Order: sequence, then structure tokens, then C-alpha cells
Amino acid sequence: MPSVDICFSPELLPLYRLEGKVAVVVDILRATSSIVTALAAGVTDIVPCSELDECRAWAAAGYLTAAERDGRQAEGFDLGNSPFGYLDGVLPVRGRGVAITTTNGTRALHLSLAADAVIIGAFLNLAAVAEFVRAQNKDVVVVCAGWKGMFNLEDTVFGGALAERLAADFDTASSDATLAALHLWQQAKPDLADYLLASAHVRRLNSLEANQDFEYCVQLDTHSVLPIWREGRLV
Ligand code: 3SL
Repeated sequence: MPSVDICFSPELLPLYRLEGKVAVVVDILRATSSIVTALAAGVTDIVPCSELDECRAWAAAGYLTAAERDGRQAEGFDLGNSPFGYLDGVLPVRGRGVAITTTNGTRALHLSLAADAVIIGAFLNLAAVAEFVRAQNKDVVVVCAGWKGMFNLEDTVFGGALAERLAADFDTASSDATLAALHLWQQAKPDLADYLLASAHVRRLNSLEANQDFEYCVQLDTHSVLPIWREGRLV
């Protein structure tokens, strides 16, 4: 039976062997929620970039550019990291490609590329993620983006929610990380938004007046898109 494991931070990834496995990269607040939203809004493809300059250069190829550093939109870019950037209609996004760089999410993605398949997870597309992983029938590692190398609550709780959805067909009991994530999910499940209110990044977003982003990102199963890594981009 394939297993579910949770990597609490990209710093721990060297301890995980991703070859032959599926990696689910998650940065609930907000990179992977924004990526899911962007593709659902008609963005054609997303190029995750490590550096601001690399991201900016994609404008010459006709791409929209999205950049976040320390929670704020970086100067000179079309978009920041709010999912509402793809929804508010200020900038038409349908039919466009987007190059994106964020503090933790795009880094976690680049560090996960040794996996057989790399997909993007969020609460928004949890059902689509579970369905894809089930069909692969391979070990899965949830790669939590965390915050600057540290553990965070929201990505780990997502890992628990995914493990619960997979529990009938996957081993969710042989990793202490998965057991811990499942336990946190049980606490969070009755009222996810309320449970995550005290988390560090929610407090950070509140101070940036991005609390509507938080409420949006903790919705479950609202999107059926499944961003998947193919030839250097998410489609
Ligand atoms: O670090 C990241 O990748 C971002 O998701 C952080 S923020 O929510 O945009 O602040």
C-alpha cells in the first residue's frame, strides 16, 4: 500500500527521497491558492521563478509578472500574490501566461522537482488533488512551503486533510509527521477559519490588510483545477 508523508519545511526535504513519488507542494497562504485561482480564471500557464529579475524578464515574452516579498507586491510587477488579482478584473488574465515568484511557495516547488509528478495543492482544490494522487498509486509527500524555513500551521493542516481523504487506500500511520498532521486536521476541521486565525501568517496578512485573502484560501473543494508541473511550467 503506498504511503502519505508530510515534509513540514523545505529545509527538511534533503531527508526525503522524492524519486518515484508524487510531490504535492502546498503554500495555503497564499502562493498555491493563488496558482489554483489563476489557472481556474483562464491563465494558460504559470512559470515559477526563484528571483525577481528572472520573473521580470518574462514580461518580454508577453507574460504577466507576479511577485511577492514579505507579503507585499514587489514594485514594478503586474500582480502580487493575492488570489483576488486574478478575480477582480482589474487586469485581464484569461489567455495570458504568468511568471510568478514568492518568498516560500515557488522555492518549495523548485526543491520538489525530483519527484515523478509535482502538483499544486490548496484547500480550494483538495478533492482534485486527492483524486490525482489516488490514481497514481505511488507514495506521496506533501511538501509544506512553511515560512522562511520554519513550520507553519496552515500547510501542515492541509497535509492532514489530504491524508484523511486518502486514508482508505494509503498508509497514513507509519509517519509521525502524517499522524501529527492528521491530529491537527481533526482539531481544525469543525471550523478551519477559526482554527487558523491564531496562526502567524494570518496575523501577518491581517497587518497587510489581506484578511479577505485568508477567508478565500480556507474554502474547501471550490475548484477542480489541478496545476501540474510540465516542461518548466505549471499547466
Ligand atoms: O511565501 C509565499 O510563497 C507567499 O505565499 C507568502 S504571502 O502569503 O504572499 O505573504
